[in-house]
Amino acid sequence: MADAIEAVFETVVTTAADVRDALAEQRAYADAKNPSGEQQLAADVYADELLEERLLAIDAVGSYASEERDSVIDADDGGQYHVACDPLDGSSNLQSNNGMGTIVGVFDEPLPAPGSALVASGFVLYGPITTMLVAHDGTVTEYLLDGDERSVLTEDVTIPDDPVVYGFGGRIPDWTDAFRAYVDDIEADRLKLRYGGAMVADVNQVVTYGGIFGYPMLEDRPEGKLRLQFEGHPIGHVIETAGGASSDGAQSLLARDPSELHERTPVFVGTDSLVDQLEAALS
Ligand code: FDP
Ligand code: ZN
Repeated sequence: MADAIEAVFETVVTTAADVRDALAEQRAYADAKNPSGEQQLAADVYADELLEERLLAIDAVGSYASEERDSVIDADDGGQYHVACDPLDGSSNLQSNNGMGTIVGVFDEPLPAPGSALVASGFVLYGPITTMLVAHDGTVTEYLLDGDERSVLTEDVTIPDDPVVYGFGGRIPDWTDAFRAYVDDIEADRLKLRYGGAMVADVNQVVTYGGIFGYPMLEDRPEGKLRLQFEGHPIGHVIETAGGASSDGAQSLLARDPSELHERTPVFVGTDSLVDQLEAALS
């Protein structure tokens, strides 16, 4: 891995250890909302502040942006990479003690940046164990994190061709008719429903077993819920690098260029054939 990218993910590893240690004490709501109007937990704010401070301290990092703050924070002395983070994805799962994650996208253009400017991406999954997937240079590596240490679990991670699981967000009555018809079709193909309500945890099931995860367009919310720059882009990049596909319903998420930092988009990622089938069903 190039030194600068290595430094970014080394920082993510040490920060993940601190975030994990602090979770038990940080389940309370902070007295604030994020730029998308969602209530922040103390843990969201803590993870965001650690990542901001530590990532901006890396010479090659020129700016930091996250789901938890309005605008991009520039480093004092420039740097060629721009990092977009979802510091604690799925943090509403902290209440019920279910999976959560940290999502990271490294771009070589200032934010908001198009998906084509991604040079590396990754996510940490805080599950029964802590793991991290990193996509860089055309390959995805899975690590086991143990405190500040990491060891390789799997080189060249690829999404299984034979899909097993699916999980989609949003209330079923709010789904569009075309999307509901697609879900009926894939259920008829004997896929199993697995949905936990944290994107990283749900996506990691798709990486492990094959299948599709999505947060679709809703009748009264055609843009869906997830954020393109902080969630759609990095996760789409991990999945496409692992041989899968990503889509906003019509095109690859990596083909999208956000016009504003917190732009939302429908997100679908997973086994190639299921994403193709989805785009055909929605067209
Ligand atoms: P959360 O609001 O808990 O941070 O980031 C948004 C997100 O979680 C995703 O992780 C998750 O996939 C989605 O929202 C879950 O939304 P629903 O509660 O509507 O299913
Ligand atoms: Zn998120």
